[in-house]
Amino acid sequence: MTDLLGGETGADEAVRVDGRGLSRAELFGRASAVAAEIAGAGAVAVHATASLETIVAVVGGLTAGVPVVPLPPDSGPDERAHILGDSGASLLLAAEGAYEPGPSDPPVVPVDGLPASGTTLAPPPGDATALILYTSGTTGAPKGVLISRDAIAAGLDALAEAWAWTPDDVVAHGLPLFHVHGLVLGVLGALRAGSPLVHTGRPRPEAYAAAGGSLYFGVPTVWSRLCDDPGSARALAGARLLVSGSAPLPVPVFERLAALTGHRPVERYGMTETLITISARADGDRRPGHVGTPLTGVETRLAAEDGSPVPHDGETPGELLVRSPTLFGGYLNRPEATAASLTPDGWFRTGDIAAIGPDGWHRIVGRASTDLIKSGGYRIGAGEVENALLAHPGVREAAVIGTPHADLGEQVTAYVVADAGVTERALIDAVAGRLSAHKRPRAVHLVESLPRNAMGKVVKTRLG
Ligand code: MCA
Ligand code: AMP
Repeated sequence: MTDLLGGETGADEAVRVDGRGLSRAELFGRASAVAAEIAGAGAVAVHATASLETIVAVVGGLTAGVPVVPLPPDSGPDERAHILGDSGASLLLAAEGAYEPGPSDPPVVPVDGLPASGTTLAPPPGDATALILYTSGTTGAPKGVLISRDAIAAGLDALAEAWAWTPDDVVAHGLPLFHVHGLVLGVLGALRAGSPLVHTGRPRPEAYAAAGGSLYFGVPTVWSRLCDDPGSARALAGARLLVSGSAPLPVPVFERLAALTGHRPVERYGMTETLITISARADGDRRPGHVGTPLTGVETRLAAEDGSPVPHDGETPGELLVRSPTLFGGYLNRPEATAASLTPDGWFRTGDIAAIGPDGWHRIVGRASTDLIKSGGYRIGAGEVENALLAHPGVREAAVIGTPHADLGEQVTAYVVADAGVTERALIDAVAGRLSAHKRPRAVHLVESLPRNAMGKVVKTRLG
């Protein structure tokens, strides 16, 4: 355990979530009780609310060497059934009384009040799967991304070096604890670096202002909302580093944030499958519209559609390929999808279109597919939302795209051919009944037909 998250003793507060705190000794004590309870399981799910119990449960899984499957707490019944079934999680960890189990859910283990464990478990090997994070693809249900302990350690150490992240920092954020950003960087990163964590519950501007952090994390929507509350934004002037990621930070937000706080934000880029690979550095330049240079140990290159190399001239766009010790171990149960995501020589195809300057600075200019949407920093697959819409008995055809949204970056917008009498509200509610809140369409356009090409395929670029 010590290999991944550092020492297990210490009386000072190590983590605080929404006003409740635990010292390192308390956290690891409670986590070892969880570990004793779940040791030997093939995988455990965690009802991943923003809470101390989620942190205890995840650290418990890591201590036991049991892969942890964070379950988004607002996931709809379809998503939940898919994640639990596909991952094969045999237990579900949750705060006492926080999870209402369904008839086919695995047994629920409350993480509170477990008896202290006297046993010490051997540290799992570095190539063992630490986390299985479910993330949307362009089609179908989310895929389970296998993330090893070694990948997490490599990724966090590279970030610590780039950001001069030390135990003197206080990490502050209010991001969800079921994705790389909030969980791997925001919790495991703080524990590995030895810096206390203040999780604000939700990432509201006034909560960021009150957190007293030195190293703040946020998605662009969080930073944009902070700038709309200048009093709260100014309170971050005393911080050391403001870091933005998970989606493009609009240049005007970069500039407003710099003017209000005196900090030019550090942007960084990554994916669930690669962890964070590119970043601006604490001791270096910060350029609006750019995500920085590769972290130590990471290689990047650009490829044209036919796979041929694209020059790194700062202008010519190509698909960004990444080779790195932080890469995932594949998609669970999906060897074809795993094979398709990698070149024969082991470069991961990000699906993002980028330009790389001669000085190594990277600019993300778009995505190869219109079928992945980023809304509020959440990755949403058009196909999953389309399937939820098509499950409504009155829907005949559906096409989902991302359209620009001032606050969220992109919003989910649906075009639907439906029977008479089917309303926009009914369709939004139908998606809400199956999937997480952020996957609901913000707008549904009821249309007579969808634009199709000669092959009968919907031409999404002609929507909107
Ligand atoms: C939403 N609402 C709706 C609809 N959609 N109401 C009606 N119809 C709809 N279609 C409601 C919501 O339920 C909510 O209601 C209210 O509108 C506001 O929702 P929203 O605008 O979405 O904002 P929010 O709930 O305040 O959330 C914004 C957020 C959130 C906090 C920025 O999107 C967020 O936490 N994003 C972070 C995602 C993230 O961590 N991504 C990392 C993955 P009510 O207020 O009543 O609830 S990326 C990653 O891990 C990589 C590796 C990386 O690079 O970091
Ligand atoms: P996820 O797997 O949810 O982390 O989503 C990964 C995707 O988020 C990437 O493929 C990018 O499209 C996008 N992304 C992450 N960070 C940035 C960033 N700093 N700038 C632009 N896009 C980003």
